[in-house]
Amino acid sequence: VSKFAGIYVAMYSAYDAKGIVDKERVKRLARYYASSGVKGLYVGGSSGEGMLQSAEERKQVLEAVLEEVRGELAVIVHVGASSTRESMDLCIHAQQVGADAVSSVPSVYYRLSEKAVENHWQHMIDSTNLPFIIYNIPQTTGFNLSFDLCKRLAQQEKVIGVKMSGESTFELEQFKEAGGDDFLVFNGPDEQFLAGRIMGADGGIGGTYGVMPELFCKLDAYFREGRFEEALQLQHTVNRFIKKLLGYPSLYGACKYILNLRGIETGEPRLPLLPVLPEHHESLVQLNEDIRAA
Ligand code: NAY
Repeated sequence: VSKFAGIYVAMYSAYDAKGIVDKERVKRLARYYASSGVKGLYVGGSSGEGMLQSAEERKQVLEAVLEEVRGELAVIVHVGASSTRESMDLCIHAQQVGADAVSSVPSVYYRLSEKAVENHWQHMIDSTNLPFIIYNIPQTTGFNLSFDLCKRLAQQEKVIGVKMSGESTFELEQFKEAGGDDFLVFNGPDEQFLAGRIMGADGGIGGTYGVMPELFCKLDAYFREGRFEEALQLQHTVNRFIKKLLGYPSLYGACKYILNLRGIETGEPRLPLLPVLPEHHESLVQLNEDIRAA
């Protein structure tokens, strides 16, 4: 299980100028990360806009990623969808094409009981032999994973961890406690990566890692080496960048624009996520330079 610990870029999707999934662009983006030192990629999550794509498009993105970096990077694919049936279909596809693990948020829109969410996840878990990582992001789904449910699910060998995107590091610690020693917890909020690691996270999955993968790898290395003062200084630096990124019409639009500046074309985020406007370009050029100089 610990072979999954580490730093994962929550990868953006890449589209062409018309907003259609562009497999060649997806491959170039995956290749860019393969040389950055990260452990792996988290495909089709929040940053990856899986929830804004058809099942067919999600499959295309995953296939492109795996064609490029299978065996080089660990690939976790988010398969969350409104219907259990669609998520199971994405799980089966993930296994067929060679993903390393699957992960899912609860079904959204309907206010589901804990029992319904558990059943939803269980169908996905049972549909393949792949490891499963729970994705807990209560601020977007409205569903807060309970410690009891976490504990129950973690008793199954296939359920190897939780991606904790809630902001409480106390809860993060409690998920680790509920899951036991072999159970992985991934830090979700990039702004408190170091805090999450200190409280027991085994790694992190983050969207802003996508524009500064080397900085997060370095931050993780400082933590592992016990160089906490340097780690804290680097987290402060990273957070100055994240704060700026959060000031644009959409975080994903800003990150994708920065990638475009580096020659990694990814197109605009998909509506309803807003793109950046021409008036933002100059400050993003500056931010890109600042990140590269850090
Ligand atoms: C995903 O699925 O894309 C993620 O794991 C990304 C987690 C991100 N949270 C959201 C809601 O997008 O990386 C964070 C986030 O972008 C970052 O902390 C900035 O706030």
